[in-house]
Amino acid sequence: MTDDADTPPTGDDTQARREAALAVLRANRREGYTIPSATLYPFQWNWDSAFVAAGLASADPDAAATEIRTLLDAQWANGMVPQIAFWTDATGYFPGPDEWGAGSDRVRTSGITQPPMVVPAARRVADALRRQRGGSAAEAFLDAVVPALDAFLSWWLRERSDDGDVVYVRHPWATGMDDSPAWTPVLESFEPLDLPGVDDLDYAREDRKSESLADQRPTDWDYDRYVALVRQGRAFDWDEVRLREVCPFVVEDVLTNAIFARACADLGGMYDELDALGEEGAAGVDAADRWREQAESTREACRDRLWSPALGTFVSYDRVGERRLPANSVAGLVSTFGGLPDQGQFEAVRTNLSENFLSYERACPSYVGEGMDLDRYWRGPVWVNTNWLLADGLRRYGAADLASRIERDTVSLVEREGFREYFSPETGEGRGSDRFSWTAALYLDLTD
Ligand code: 2M8
Repeated sequence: MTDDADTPPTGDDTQARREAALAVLRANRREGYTIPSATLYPFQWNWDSAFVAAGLASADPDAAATEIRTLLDAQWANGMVPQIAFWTDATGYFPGPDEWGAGSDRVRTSGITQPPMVVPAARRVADALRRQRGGSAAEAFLDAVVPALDAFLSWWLRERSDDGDVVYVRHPWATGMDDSPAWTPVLESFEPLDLPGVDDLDYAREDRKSESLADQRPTDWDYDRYVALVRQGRAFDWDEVRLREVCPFVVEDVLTNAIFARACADLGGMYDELDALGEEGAAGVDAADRWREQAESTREACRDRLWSPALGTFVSYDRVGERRLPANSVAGLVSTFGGLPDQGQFEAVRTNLSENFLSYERACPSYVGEGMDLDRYWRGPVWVNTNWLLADGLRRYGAADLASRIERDTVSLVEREGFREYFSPETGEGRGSDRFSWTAALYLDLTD
């Protein structure tokens, strides 16, 4: 085994590449968590840590368990698990902790969240611990994390849902697919300096570290709106009741809802597991049933509100403008991960995937349609995390052939280009940051 994070991940030997992936993760590891990338993202990110834990679960279940426990240490008193936890005072990222003005009593954080991927990730980690370390290790982990995961999903329902079924976010960064063309109509609906609470738009971007990155990252027009939404949130003390009156971004994001539905079902599964291990008794059985029912009612509400017959996919919903946001993005296909499509909808999703996404050389572009940009961030490039979610979802629906195609393409992109942040769906070239943590971690899972 090597400690050299520069070990080239290309070559013929899967074992050597797996060791290179582990070396990337070791190099990006800090005290109990893994930063997404040393060049671009020097703090703990919420769903990045979840993907790291999910990918690492079999290879190193103890490190995966620690990753999740550290993330949950940043949880707010109201249950929200923040998008970023600023455990150190690293520099080189904007917006940093002062700009957000938020946090728990333990750590300064951003003021928004990200999709609750930590729940499905925790379930995978518990399974791996049970297989490799025995029932008591799994039980100790579940005991430690289940109350926090329950509080997180309860927070979504209490503070980020109008109907108790479909959840909403209030910033493009909370979706994880920050720069998706789906958000453009909402971002066009306001002028940053007109937002209540926003007095100025002076700031310096830190994300365009090179000329090529400058072309791949979001435009200044987008960034002005991202920053204005942060400044408004801070001006209103991140208080949902007050923000609800003034914030123009209230979006029921399909990806977040797919992951939320899966998270509810997986939390139910974890209560079952605790019950089987003799821990929870009748209370655990009730909680298991309650979360499974929640998963089902979220799915049903999404089938109704987020389905676009015209596109043959699920889309997001703008609650302020009261309209669907018709974008054909990989998020709509990842609806399968949460079990959102009914059988008829799944047939349409499968056709959409085959006709519009698999026509590219490398599956699966993050977005197709007007405004697609093969190189720009979430506007076209292939991402390993969404491919991994999609392959899982396709298998749930019995589409093993399509899942294998997505997995094969993903592995071959990484083997050709290294652990890049994203890839061109046309040429396969690696883009964004190098030595990107979730790419390395999910490669481990895909080659297990
Ligand atoms: C990207 O987002 C951050 C803000 O959260 C950024 O661009 O500054 C996204 O790809 C997001 O999904 C990811 O969690 C984050 C860290 O990898 O980077």
